[in-house]
Amino acid sequence: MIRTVPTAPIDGQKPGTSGLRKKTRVFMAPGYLENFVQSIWNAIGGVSGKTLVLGGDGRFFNDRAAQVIAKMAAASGAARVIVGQNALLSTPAASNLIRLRGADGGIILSASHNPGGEAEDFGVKYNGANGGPAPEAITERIFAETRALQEYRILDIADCDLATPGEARLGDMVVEVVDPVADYRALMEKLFDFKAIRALLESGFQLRFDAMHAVTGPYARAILEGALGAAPGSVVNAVPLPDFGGGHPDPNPVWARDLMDTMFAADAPDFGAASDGDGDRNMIVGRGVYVTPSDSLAVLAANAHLAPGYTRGLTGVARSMPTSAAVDRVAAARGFDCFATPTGWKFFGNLLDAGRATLCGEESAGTGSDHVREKDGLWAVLLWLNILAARRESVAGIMAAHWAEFGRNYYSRHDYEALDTAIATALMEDLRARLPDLPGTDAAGLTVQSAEDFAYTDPVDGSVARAQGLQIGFEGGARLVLRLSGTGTEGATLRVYLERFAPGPDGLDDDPQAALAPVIAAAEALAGIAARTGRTAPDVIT
Ligand code: VG1
Ligand code: CO
Repeated sequence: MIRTVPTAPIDGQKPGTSGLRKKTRVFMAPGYLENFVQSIWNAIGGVSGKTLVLGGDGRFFNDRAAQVIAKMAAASGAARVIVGQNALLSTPAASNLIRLRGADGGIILSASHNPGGEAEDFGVKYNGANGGPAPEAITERIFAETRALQEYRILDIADCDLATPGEARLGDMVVEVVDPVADYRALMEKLFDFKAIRALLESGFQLRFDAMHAVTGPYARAILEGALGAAPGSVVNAVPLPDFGGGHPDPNPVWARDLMDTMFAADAPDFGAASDGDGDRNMIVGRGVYVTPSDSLAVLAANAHLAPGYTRGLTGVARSMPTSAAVDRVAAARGFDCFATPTGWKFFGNLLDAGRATLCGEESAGTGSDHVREKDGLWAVLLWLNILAARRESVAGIMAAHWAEFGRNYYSRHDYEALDTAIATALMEDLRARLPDLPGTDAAGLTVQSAEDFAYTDPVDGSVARAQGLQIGFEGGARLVLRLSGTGTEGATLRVYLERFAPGPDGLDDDPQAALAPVIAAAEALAGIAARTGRTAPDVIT
């Protein structure tokens, strides 16, 4: 029985860097989720006769939201919804399912690295038929629909059983419940040399994977412990919880403190890794060495050919603009293209679809390839393991050799969270207005060479994205980027990205914060962060 419910536009349903993210209670308010989902259907020309993939990271409200979305898909005439068992799917697994099954698109329920729970964050994201996040043109159409919406449609029917694999009906629509792990594991088996990794693990190599009580747990258990034979217990915090055990499921040295402590202890395992709420991010740590995501991307680009899925080499690589230029040096040396895109995986889709980039990455711990259209945490871990199995060197050894060959891009990101939105916006606007006057001037001892408000023209479809971050280059090659986060749910978060290149052979082993001190001072001189925000130190340093 289809019910058409009159509604009115709800303010602020504007998708950000990665879907719509709000406090969970906001999403739970009457009509909030329904309005947004109906706006997605309207923006994509309806879902009549279509097949959609549906799943999420298991956070609080995931199960309820999945029922609502399935009933709304059925009410609008969808033919089939493919759902991960218990409405669970990691973001990369959802992307894979869309592609594998030739679905028209999918809905991913996640606020990714944001904390979960009734008092924390929830999110909804639409991905298209290529398996990737909707491009800007579509997210803008969705937003426009939210501002004009007058009604939504939903089926008045009992909940469907999402716990039992198999097919059932919801009205005229088929609901197909699938094992969330099986197809993803099969894809990984095609890309990587499981035999070699298994042999490495059997040789006494120890690993620890921290799933942070988020969605990757079942995937990591099945693949690392199951298929590859890592010792039972190698995967920790493996059971997804609605509140992620009260933590931030954000794999960085701050929020994955336990793993860092383990990896820097005397009896540390050989390799450590973690992933985020929805399984698309990764953190890589060797014994006594943390690998920055930017460096990880560069190492993977330089060594991917060691894995069966990439023996033909890379056609190109792409990184988000704030990500360090470490991968650019690999691309230049190996002779493949390198693109710099705005922040957010949606900007990689066209390059991947067109075959112009094989590997992509972001400084925020996202790395992926053309195997799906999302970043992929476990994929990055497996590629690292494949490389370690092929080279039989330590992570520290691989890093030292990499820097010796390509030089080292010291890199760090300083986040100032939950700032007053007006103050943060004014800080950015004032600096933006001064950009044309900056070249040639001094900033705490560094001379500004270039200053731009980053705009990106997509090389495939020519679409233009403006105001994607303020980028300031200094003489000698250091770089500073400032932008406001598009994933937060409270006030504004200012991200300050800092980079300095050391060509070597000396000065490759400095402490990153010390190596970056001149750039940090220049950021303060140019933007007046402490004076304007009253914050004397960042909330999070990665
Ligand atoms: C952040 C990261 C960005 C990433 C995005 C989504 O965005 O900086 O690199 O693509 O999160 O990742 P922002 O706008 O807050 O800087 V996830 O794993 O949270 O979907
Ligand atoms: Co994520």
